[in-house]
Amino acid sequence: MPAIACTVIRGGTSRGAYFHRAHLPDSPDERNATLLRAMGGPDPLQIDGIGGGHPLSSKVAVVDSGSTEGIDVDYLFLQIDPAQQTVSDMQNCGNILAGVGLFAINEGLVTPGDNVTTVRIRMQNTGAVCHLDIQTPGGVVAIDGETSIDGVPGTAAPIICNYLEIAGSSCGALLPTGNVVDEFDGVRVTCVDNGMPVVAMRADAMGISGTEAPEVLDRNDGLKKALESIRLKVGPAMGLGDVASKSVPKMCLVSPPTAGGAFMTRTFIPHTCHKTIGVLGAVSAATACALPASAVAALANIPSGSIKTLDVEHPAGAFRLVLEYDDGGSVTKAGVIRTARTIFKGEIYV
Ligand code: NQM
Repeated sequence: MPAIACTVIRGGTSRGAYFHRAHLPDSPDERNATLLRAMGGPDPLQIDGIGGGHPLSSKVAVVDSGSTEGIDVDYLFLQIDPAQQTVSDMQNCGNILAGVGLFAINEGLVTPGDNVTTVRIRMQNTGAVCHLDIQTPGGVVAIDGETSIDGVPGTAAPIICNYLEIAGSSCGALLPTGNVVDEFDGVRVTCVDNGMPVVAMRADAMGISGTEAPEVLDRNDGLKKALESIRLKVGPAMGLGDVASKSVPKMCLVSPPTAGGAFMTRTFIPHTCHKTIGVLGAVSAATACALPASAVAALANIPSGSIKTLDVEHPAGAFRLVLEYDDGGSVTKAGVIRTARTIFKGEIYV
């Protein structure tokens, strides 16, 4: 049975298997079969592999040296759906991205500086770019620190993530349907792609308060059916084609904030409710809430000004992000703080 070098890293509020591209087969079909085997398919529990039986712990990063000017590292994100046994490259993942810098430094793809190392990453899924600032005192990646993120126990060293030019990353436009508001199955929605294709709608329009626990929503078959019916119609309208076996768009149910943040969220990614919220999912949801005429704007408290610091509330707390707008009202930069930790490094038998 062949063995492949693999590092398991918690990136933000997700956990993934990180591979050097050269260690995986070149052919996408062979690569996907290898990854399904590594994560533990075909079985929703992923009992015969290292996936955690949940979309948030069934993620893969394929990392390589940067192939373009101004880029240190290329990163391909692959979502393995444990239930459907699919491998999708249709989306970015900002949580797993938070671990790419430390993987790249530890693998010798990037030489660390003495204090802070900026790693410039190109997301191969969409071509979008993110600059990570990693603490590297004395040229060594810091793991311990005082930063906590909701959804992860304890504290760790901060990783500053600055996303650049992410509008329309997967769909080609910030408002992929060309409208601020659309209606599907009688529900008003705002479809946004600011790094992640997201369909934002009022939670009360779907018959929930929007503060239910994710486990409760995961058992609500009526809600899941209604969301999937909308999603299958929205997908082609957003230019994503038939999304039946794709991990996008994400479905974000918005309600008023409950803890002084900008707004509350419950996000289906797309068939399971997120325990928190994805990084770029939060950026897109906040962008939808900040559009004055959107389907969800009236529920949100959005600060004025061209630099907006927002707390996006989610089931485990809140997610702080900073959106920078240009004079034309477009988001030019999105900043978030994450942490990451190498959990395990070794060889995986496939
Ligand atoms: O939106 C989950 C996660 C994500 C994606 C998902 C993410 C992002 O929390 O950038 O991080 O939406 O499937 O890892």
